[in-house]
Amino acid sequence: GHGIPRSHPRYWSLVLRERLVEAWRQGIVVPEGLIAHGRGECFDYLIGEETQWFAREAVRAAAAALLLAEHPVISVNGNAAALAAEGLVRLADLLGAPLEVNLFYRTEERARRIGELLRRHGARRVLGVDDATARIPGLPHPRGMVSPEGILRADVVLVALEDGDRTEALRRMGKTVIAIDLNPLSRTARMADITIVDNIVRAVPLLAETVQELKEKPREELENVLRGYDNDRVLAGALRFIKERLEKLAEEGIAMDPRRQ
Ligand code: PTJ
Repeated sequence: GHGIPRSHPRYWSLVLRERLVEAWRQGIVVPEGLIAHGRGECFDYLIGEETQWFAREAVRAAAAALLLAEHPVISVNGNAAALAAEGLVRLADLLGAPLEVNLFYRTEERARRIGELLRRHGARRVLGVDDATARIPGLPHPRGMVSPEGILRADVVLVALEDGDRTEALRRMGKTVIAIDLNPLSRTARMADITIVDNIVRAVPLLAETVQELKEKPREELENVLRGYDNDRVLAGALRFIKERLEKLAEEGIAMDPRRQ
């Protein structure tokens, strides 16, 4: 165990850090992934460490897009595998979609380990481990290696904690990109078709639940959800939410006095 006392006021945040450090020890997460998580934590603080309306709206649109897709693919990197493997496998199952190990800092060894982790969580179809033979145009080797059966032919791709360049390259290939990214200012967040500004540990289970809920709905209803969705409004909503929350905190008084409990 990690030995973090449950009574610690930042318990969950410390548990996630420990999970990532452990995944780094196991060769699943890269050191850069630990830095990336720190950046995410900062934005999580700003949104109150809870799923807000702008994420719920994006999740609904994302579920509709994934259900309407002909070839949806769920892209998995080191951080996503460490933090959300179980939910990602469940999502893939509900959609009948493959998971694809797709790495920014690709090594064959790490791809294999992430593939094994996903299989241990019950994944049926894992691409991108020994079949990443195709290339995303414009991205250098090995950053752009993808499976011909997966991301290369996908019409809708779900990415999490993704690099902006790769999101842009996927858009240029005509794919619909759904991104999970806590930073509404990141290039990925601004480049994606649908941006879920939320922590991956909350977003993936909510997305799976929403896919299950919308699964039985007629196509027309899903198309309506997508048509009514505006990513610019959602990103602007996230920025405004942060601004208003900070203003409110500043007005109420942010300092804590332990003697007053
Ligand atoms: O495993 P690899 O080789 O594919 O590498 C993965 C990382 C994450 C290192 C790589 O994709 C990378 O460098 O990503 P970036 O460019 O740092 O982008 C990560 C984005 O995810 C940033 O905008 C963070 O704010 C955001 N983020 C970090 N932690 C979380 C998060 N978003 C949601 N949930 C988190 N827990």
